[in-house]
Amino acid sequence: MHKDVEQVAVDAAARVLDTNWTGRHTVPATGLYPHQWSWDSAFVAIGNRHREPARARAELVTLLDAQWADGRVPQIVYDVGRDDDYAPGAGFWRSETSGLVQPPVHAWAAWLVHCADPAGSAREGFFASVYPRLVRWHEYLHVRRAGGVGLPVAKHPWETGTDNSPLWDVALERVPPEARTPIRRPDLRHAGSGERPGGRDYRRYYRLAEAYRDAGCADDLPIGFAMVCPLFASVLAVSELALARMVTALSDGGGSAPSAAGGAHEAAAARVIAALDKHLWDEELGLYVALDDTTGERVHRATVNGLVPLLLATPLAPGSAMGPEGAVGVGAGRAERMLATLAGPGFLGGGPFLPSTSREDPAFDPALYWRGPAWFNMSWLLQRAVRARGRDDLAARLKGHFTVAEPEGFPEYVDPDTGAGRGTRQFSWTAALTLDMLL
Ligand code: 9YW
Repeated sequence: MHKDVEQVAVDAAARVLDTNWTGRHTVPATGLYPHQWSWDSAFVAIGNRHREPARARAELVTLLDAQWADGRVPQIVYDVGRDDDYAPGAGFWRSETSGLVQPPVHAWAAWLVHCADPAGSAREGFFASVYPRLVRWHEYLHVRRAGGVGLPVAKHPWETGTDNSPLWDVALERVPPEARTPIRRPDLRHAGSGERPGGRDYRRYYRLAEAYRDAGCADDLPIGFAMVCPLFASVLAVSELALARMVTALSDGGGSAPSAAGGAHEAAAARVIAALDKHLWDEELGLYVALDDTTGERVHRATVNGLVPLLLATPLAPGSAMGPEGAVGVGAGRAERMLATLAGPGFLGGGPFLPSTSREDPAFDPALYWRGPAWFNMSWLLQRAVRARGRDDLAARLKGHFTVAEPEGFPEYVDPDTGAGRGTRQFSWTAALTLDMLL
């Protein structure tokens, strides 16, 4: 991108984030998503750290203020009364937050936010405030959500952040497509029906959410859906490594984090990576897949989720200023296979943008949400991973995806063949990650 074109994109992205800022947090998009979403806020903070570091810190602190007593960080914190154009709302959960969770990118985000403004972070006591809460969040996942193979399970497709990915199809088939709650679809006022999950999916989503809510959101009662996701596990490992770095920063600053804690976080990351390597690798597809914790079976489907463990491949340049990812890693052979899969016909070799589902998967649909469209958070995650591996060619391709963000109005996702915007527009994480790419 030319410098002046970049500046136009940076200014426009900043305007999106300013518009979507409520004073305490950033909504993913006015209209479609009028509350605070968990992993959206982490991505937003990663972008805002370059221009509004205090706001980036506030974003994460606001989210952690909604943490439950059991340690979970909720999927949605409802801004009750501000706008109810989203369903299911606080009334459904009988709570000011959803009882579900989302992928744990928060500790990683907190680390990156700190690095952009260490002085401001120290002045505000940012780590002292967030570290203990992030530790309890991870403990919740490691203990209360522990599945059979030692990796945390998602109890609902919404928890994976990739709602209608084909990874969940078989498990969802077992869920009756009938819910007691009348289903409202205000989302269809903001995006085409061919770009959002269908009615049958939604009836199952509600059915599962009702079952979980009615069980008091307790995790010892099976509700019929428990999936281990390679994306979820990978970002948890990166976030554990971020906690290890926080411990060092806290003790350097005279803080009171227990000195053994750093090693414990590294050990937790290593355990997650070992379990991922042992149970989720699919040799034929050349990437990691999901595992159905209720049957013990792996789901033989190729999606972008299965390439995210590339983040855990040891970087070629040790000690690079990348961040905590890659400090301990998946096997080198697997990293090379994943790079080949990423460059191959199912993903970047088959068209200009990185699809959410492989172009070679039978469910591939270039318009339908997580079944094909390219999402900017996935391009961002993989851009970091391939950069650390020294694959500047692939990094340039992935960075190139951000050139369509501003012209397309910062869409939620794009057609992976044409780059045409899909879903809602002025979407916060698209704007935030464009900033992170360009600044
Ligand atoms: C929903 C807010 C969320 C994202 C998810 C994405 C979608 C559907 O929107 O979820 O109704 O919550 O799948 O990753 O956090 O942007």
